[in-house]
Amino acid sequence: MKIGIVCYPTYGGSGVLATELGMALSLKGHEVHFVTSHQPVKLNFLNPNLFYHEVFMEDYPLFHYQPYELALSSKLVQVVEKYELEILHVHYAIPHAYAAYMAKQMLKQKGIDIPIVTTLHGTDITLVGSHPVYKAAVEFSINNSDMVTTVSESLRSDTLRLFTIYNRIEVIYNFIDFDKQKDWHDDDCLRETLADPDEKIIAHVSNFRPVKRVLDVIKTFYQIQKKIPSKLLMVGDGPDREKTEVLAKKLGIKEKIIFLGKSDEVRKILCFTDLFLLPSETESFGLAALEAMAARTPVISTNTGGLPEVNLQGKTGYLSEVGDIDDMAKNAIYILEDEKRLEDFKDRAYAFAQKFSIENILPKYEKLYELVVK
Ligand code: GMT
Repeated sequence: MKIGIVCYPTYGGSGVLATELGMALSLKGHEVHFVTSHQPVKLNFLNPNLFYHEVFMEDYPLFHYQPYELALSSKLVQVVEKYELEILHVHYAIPHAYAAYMAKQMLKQKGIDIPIVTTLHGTDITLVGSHPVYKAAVEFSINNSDMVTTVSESLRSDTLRLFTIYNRIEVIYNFIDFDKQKDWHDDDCLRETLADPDEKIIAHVSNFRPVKRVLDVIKTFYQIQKKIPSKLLMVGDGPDREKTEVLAKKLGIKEKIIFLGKSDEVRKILCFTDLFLLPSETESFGLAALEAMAARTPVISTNTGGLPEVNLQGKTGYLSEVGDIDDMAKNAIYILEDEKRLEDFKDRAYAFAQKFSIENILPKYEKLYELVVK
């Protein structure tokens, strides 16, 4: 099949997922065309079935904001026509679903009928999409997609609650490619470079936006390190990073926290991590939690959004109310204080992550494509 993929190419769950999906589809013989503003960070061109088309913008003194949707929909028209694409799969509703709808209408006038699959990822519904500024356009694009998917049951319910939807919504969970994990060997795991042998390693990975509640990571770790000798790895960057460093300093634990910034080596970091912290305000799925579990790391998270579908209470980790630092710290200490218990949690986290293996999820997208192309 010839598939066009539209996504945000920078760091962030939806872009990572879309890129991994496109690469996996291309390895299965599909011809995949990425149409994005920049080259997706994780795109690996070692496959002849992969193509990348950059959406160029043309500045003009009259424009206060450059009209990206217009440039994207025009580019989509060109690419669909030139490469005879059979389907467009857009990730993150704003503005991708809207631009794809416009492209579809333009192509209709040329006698081409291209189906559109829209995958909703989270904040495009919960935080940004339902805001009155965007709501009408988002609702319209969802209802006018040929197929809509969400990455969790929870996001499906949120979409139905926040918008008037008359289109069917399928849930297709995010996935993890375990084959890529096999490249990692214990010898690569240079744990001793970061912590003493008696210390546990705790990690958090995110884009440090307010929704991630990174200050709760520091506050939770503050309580943990009082009971368990440990180090905290903070991976990623974003608007709240400075605040976390200030708080860590204020609490006198800065030397126990390593800020690694944005990293392409998250798997390498996770291989020596004992526990993952994800205290988000809202999280439609929590791909970061799944990545941790796939690396045998139990998760302490909040119980918001789709997290209970990924992290199982008392099995793969624990879930607390948003902002309940005491509970998150108590649960983390409970897991870390007993070696056998920690190993059991690690085993169960890894086992449950298999449910989301790419082998289980990819065929669901392929089936969906076949359905809409027919
Ligand atoms: O919140 C992020 O890290 C980025 C954001 C995105 O769309 O790029 O992530 C959302 O999509 C991810 C992939 O489907 C989900 O795993 C995240 O839970 C979701 N983030 C939120 O709902 C806050």
